[in-house]
Amino acid sequence: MNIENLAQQLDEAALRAEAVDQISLQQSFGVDDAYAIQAASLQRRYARGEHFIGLKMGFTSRAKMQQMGVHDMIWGRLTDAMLLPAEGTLSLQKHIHPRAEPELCFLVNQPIDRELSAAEAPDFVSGIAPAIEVIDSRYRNFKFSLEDVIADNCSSAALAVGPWQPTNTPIGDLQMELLIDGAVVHEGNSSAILGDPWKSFMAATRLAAQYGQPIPEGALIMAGAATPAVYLQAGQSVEVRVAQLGEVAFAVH
Ligand code: OOG
Ligand code: MG
Repeated sequence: MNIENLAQQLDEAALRAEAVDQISLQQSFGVDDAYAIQAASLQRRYARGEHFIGLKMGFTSRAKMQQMGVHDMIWGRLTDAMLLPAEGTLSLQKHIHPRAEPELCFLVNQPIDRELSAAEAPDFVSGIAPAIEVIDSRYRNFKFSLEDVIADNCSSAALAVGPWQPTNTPIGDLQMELLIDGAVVHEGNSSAILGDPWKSFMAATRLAAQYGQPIPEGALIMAGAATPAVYLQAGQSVEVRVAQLGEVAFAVH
């Protein structure tokens, strides 16, 4: 199979903001090949000057697995080009059919190259923030298999990160709301994320080590959505509110 060619198709679909057919329809491939395609597509971004800034976990909540019809945890890579500034704007022109979802984000304070235990994980984190992830599948109709979505960098498109709160803030049972134009469209609880978002952080350390992706100091780890995602439209304001942690928002243009 031609990893480079499939990576190029997905990279160009993202660059042009044009949907493509699921690549699994061209040829079938497994999860490890899917991660190899993801890595190759990220190499193309790095070659254009983008920088790795962290990892995102996906399908860490039942709500998301049910919405997308898949059943396994996945992880993708984040780059600086995806990071929205505070109170920033998301340009619809750069995306195909973006959706937003409420998340939590961890800030890594020292390099990680192995799976961390629950006891040691907090020592590697300097803060936890409310966050919004924008996902934008490069596949037509946002339809994909597990292998397709992994190859497509787990639909990563953009993220907004709110104020950092102390690492010892309890995050196992926090109300999380996604608002569009000030109205709540989805609400959930942080416990939807693997029972405890710290488990998602630890899974990220395990999977990154397994696939040879170092996690540098300063990396962001997105824990995965607590609710289903919503499609975005021009003119909207998008906000996530997390009890105890605060708010984060952006506008859609
Ligand atoms: C895949 C990405 C899933 C999450 O938070 O669960 C994800 C998708 O739904 O397109 O980001
Ligand atoms: Mg997500």
